[in-house]
Amino acid sequence: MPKKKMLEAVELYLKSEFQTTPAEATPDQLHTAVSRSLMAGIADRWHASAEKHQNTRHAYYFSAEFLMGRMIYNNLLCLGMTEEIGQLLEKNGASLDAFEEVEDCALGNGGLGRLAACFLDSAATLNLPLDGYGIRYKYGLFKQKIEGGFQKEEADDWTRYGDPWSLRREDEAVRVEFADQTIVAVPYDMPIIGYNTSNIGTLRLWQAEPVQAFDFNLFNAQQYDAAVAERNRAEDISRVLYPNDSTDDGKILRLKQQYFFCSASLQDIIRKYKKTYGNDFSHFAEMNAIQLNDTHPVISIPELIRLLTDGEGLSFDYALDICKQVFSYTNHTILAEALEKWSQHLMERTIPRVFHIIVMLDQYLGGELHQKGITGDKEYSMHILQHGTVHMAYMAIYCSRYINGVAQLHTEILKNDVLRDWYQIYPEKFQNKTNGITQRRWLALCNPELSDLLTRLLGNESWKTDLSQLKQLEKYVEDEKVMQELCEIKLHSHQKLAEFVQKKDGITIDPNTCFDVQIKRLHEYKRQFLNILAILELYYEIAEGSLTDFTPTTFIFGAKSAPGYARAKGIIKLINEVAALIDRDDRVRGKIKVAFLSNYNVSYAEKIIAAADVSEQISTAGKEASGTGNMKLMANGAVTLGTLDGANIEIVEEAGSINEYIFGATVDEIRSVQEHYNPNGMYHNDYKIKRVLDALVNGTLNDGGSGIFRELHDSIVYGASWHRPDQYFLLLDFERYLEAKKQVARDYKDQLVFAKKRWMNICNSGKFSSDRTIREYAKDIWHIEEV
Ligand code: Z16
Repeated sequence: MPKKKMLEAVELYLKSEFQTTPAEATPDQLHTAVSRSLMAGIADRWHASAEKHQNTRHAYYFSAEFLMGRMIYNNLLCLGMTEEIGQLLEKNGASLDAFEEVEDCALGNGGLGRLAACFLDSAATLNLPLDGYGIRYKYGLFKQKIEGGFQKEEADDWTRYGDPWSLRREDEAVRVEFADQTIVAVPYDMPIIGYNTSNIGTLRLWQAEPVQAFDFNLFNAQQYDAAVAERNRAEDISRVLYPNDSTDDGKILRLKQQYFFCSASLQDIIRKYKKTYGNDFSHFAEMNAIQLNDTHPVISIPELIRLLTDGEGLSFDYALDICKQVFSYTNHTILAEALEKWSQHLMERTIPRVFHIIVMLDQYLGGELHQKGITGDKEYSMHILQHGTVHMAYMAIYCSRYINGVAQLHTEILKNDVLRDWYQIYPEKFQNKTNGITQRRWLALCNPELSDLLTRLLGNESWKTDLSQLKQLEKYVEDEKVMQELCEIKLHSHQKLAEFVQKKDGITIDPNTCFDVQIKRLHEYKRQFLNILAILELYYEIAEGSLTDFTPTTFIFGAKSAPGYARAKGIIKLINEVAALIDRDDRVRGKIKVAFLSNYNVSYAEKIIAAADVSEQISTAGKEASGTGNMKLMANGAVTLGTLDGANIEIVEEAGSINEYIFGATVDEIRSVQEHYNPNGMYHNDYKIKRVLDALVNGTLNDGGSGIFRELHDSIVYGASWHRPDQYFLLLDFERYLEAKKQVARDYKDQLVFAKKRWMNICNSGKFSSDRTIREYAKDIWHIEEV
């Protein structure tokens, strides 16, 4: 549909649906009208794309999380309609800013969910036949409030003002059966609009509903409660996103969620396949590839076998053979607490037939291990079923075509350490696919001024679909006028962020300071604790006068903690207490400031990332599989202050080590000190370490009587136990980290020197486009081609 028609449609929609005009409409009505009109405008293209995907070899991304963020601005960008809609609104006394009130679609926790969203964006833009399957949670990731320095959670009712970017497809609903209930899965489709192309992908999210809308027999018998109880039990399944990032809590409802969306998606795929091929399954593996995003959708493997055997009459061997060709599995972490394991008992009670298939798979695996000469303890340790526990990752590896890690270092650790025994028997299955981010949202959309500079210097917009084009701009590093302009753009983004933070969080930050940001989920391995301890030390040194000329810096934090993760919540409180301590002290006013921004989400990220100068990526070496915030910040001209972990290593490789601040123990160093690491000794022998840790327990900092600061103090000084000191090695890196922070502050003073570092980061961020990542998946794993 031409742009002009879509604009007319907006006015018509406002009139027919709301009896209003662009000038009179509320932001919410405008949002619905614009979105629905654009949906109508793309309907034909969307339908045509879906057909094309279906008629060629295609791939599906199965994920329990899709962190889409706010969709309106991105869709306007991809359709090239931002200006037109902006003008329409302005003509009527409104503006695009009205959409700042629109809720994020936060159906994900953090990196893994956002990666899924970036991948769909890239595949759509590259005209690749990839579609997503997931869960339409009624409540997405909780909203965070800060009260008295503590995190409080509130429900995220993201569809309260409607969901105009989804289409309910009741005609394609399917049934999903559990031992104790049968429910209906209703699909909601979202268009994934490619940038500057006619291709549109589909994200199909399933909503759980009761088979019978309402039990009138119970209702008539005046048993109102019983009548609604069954409905609630069905709807419970897609009610809420589990708020754990990188941890697994093994709850039965979570297993039901996983099975629910996997079964519905596989039934959908089989139904579509049969439209063309009928009961001949000999082309199934040739037409379909399925990517399992972490272990969350791995229950798909026995479920596909069940559907193909019980449902379609294939033999077990044939069905297993199809699985081994169709599925591939991405691992996103080596943390043991994130590798899902289900109790046999629980699984047997919930999905007995699927469990039985897992038992059979385990027997087949045993046979294969024997054939390869693996027996005894080693064999047992590789079984899917061990001591009444189902190991999802092992089932994934046994039944998948490919297994991949998400950064070079991570994949090496998988091959040589965590999954060593598996790599030895299936070396050909293992691959690396370094993560990426979409430059459409994370540069073009979030940083229009920098984008305009890049486009102007390049003479075209090619970087929006080929980020490696930015490499050509490296030469401007010697052009002082360009460097000056870069500084002005950053300063302006500081001002915009400062304004927003003032309005949103009531915190005053000075745009003329260095913005040092750590934005990511709160987790011990990410070491926000190390950051705040180093900041506390800087504060002491500035206050006592031993650190003079420190460049005025604002340390910005954004982080949600899992609601049940006590230490992580304690660290949030600690950051807020250090912020308050610094705010009270006149001696350091204007020199150092801590700002904890509440409810960090995709929309907040877009604003913070554009304004960042320093990107804190300080995880314990070996623990962060990749990181993706590091890539977004790099592309927006922040320098990395980080450890040699995850994708940081590749960032340094691309941008050059003189343009980043790398410090701390490497994986090898940690391995070699492991045995004799003695944080208690360091605490007693290093006055700085003692001073900052003592502040947690001597009355300097107040944890509101919760005792959590004592617990945090002890977690470092004594570790989990006397024998197992702090497994994240905070004190091992403390001194080197502090020095690195001071070096950043010194370098920042020379704005030209710092601008050059920024520029080298921007120009060398090409590798970290998810376009590159998706091309690699398409070629090496899915074997799919452009439509
Ligand atoms: C998650 O966000 C990640 C891993 C995981 O097992 C579970 C969740 Cl919810 C993250 C990794 O921690 C991060 O390093 C990585 O960049 C991201 O997944 C995407 O691969």
